[in-house]
Amino acid sequence: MIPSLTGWTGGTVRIGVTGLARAGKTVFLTSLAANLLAMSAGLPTLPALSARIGGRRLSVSLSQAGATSIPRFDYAAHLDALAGEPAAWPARTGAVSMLALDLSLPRAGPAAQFPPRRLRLEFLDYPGEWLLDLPLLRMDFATWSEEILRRLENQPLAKEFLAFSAAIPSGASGDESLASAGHDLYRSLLRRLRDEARLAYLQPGRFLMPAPGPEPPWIHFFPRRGRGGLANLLTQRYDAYTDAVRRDLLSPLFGKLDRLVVLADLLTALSAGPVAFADTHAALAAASGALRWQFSWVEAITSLLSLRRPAPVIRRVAYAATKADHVAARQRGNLRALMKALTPIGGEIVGAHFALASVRCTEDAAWQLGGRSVSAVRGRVADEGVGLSYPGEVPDEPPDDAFWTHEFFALPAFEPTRLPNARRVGVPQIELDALLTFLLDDVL
Ligand SMILES: Nc1nc2c(ncn2[C@@H]2O[C@H](COP(=O)(O)OP(=O)(O)O)[C@@H](O)[C@H]2O)c(=O)[nH]1
Ligand SMILES: [Mg+2]
Repeated sequence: MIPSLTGWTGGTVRIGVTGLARAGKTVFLTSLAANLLAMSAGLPTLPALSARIGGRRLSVSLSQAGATSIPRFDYAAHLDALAGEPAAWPARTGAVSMLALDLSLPRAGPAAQFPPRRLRLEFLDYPGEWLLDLPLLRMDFATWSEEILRRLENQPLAKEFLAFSAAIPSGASGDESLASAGHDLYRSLLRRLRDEARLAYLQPGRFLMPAPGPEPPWIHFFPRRGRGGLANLLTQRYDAYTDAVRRDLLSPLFGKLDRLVVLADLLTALSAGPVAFADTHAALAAASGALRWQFSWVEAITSLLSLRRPAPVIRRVAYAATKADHVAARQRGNLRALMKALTPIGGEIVGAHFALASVRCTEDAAWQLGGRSVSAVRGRVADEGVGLSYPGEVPDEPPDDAFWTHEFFALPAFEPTRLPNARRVGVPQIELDALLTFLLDDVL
């Protein structure tokens, strides 16, 4: 293996930050930048990282946008929301943006006489929905349709779409309006499965999280069994879709990531019940399974196409259960263990698991509940003021039937802590410093 020169000569580390919508990607990147910038100004915002670099003074600045075609992560606007009066969560974001930071770190030990090491960190906010498209690359339209339609069989929300499908004659011709009507029905079904049934394993991912720009006409397809003109049209469109996914994989958006942060809101999945939780589990397994497979695919293509050095391969992955400030410290070990049980790490990948709160909004508090003392958290909820919350016992492995006989309560919508000085002093966090230290350990 060629040793990495990144640490010595300076260079760029490209980190994908992925997770489904609402997993916490925007908040994570905002807090990460605010805390690194405050650390650079001399404040002890990221203790684990400070300990790792052993007293050396890290300088951090936001990079200029340069010539990249990827939209820039709007750090200023997101931090303005958090630091505002009243504090608010950053606005919802669309697909893909990049946060770039320039780091400079004096060298340790005898190398201290040399100029500081310079490093550019590029964080790519990458929709988790798109990772769920990777398994499609291994399936033709018929196989994919079969799998989807089987998943929908016992789904009450799917009635209308299935009735529409059943009403189309088996040899129907490739009619444009039929394809569009089926697509619209299937797409709104996906939205309802996400918002009402709280499901996560929903494909194609770009139906829920469209790529930027105008929508190509071939997007109008839906899963369907059988042969004939309509099936042919849908097959062609499915093939165009998977071609686009494949192109993305080799584009700068995805093809050049060194490392990855996978965020998942497991606490909300627990509160959504056994079916939704199993679905989140399946989605995480599909995304990480597809990732493993993607390495060899990218490698194979690049070695076939050229004599260039092999494409960088993702070798470091941090899996984090987000919003961990919704449970007390005593429960966070379980939350981390649960994440670990759902996302086993294999092969050559160096991985680690975290129970993360990018913006800590609560403090721990004991609470008398039904005659026993539980470890709860205290935070401020809009219109309700300060309150205590205890969602239930977090399991340390995928829950069994006994677990589901007790209710796991929905998380209250805590307001962000008031952070008027966030720009100067950073943002309170849990394990964000540990996660960052793990990600960058080999280049510090
Ligand atoms: N309490 C708490 N809530 C969080 C945290 N991170 C995210 N959230 C909540 O989750 C929502 C979605 O986060 P966001 O970063 O926009 O998710 P994205 O869609 O993955 O970018 C936010 O608006 C917050 O309500 C956290 O660290 N603590
Ligand atoms: Mg976002």
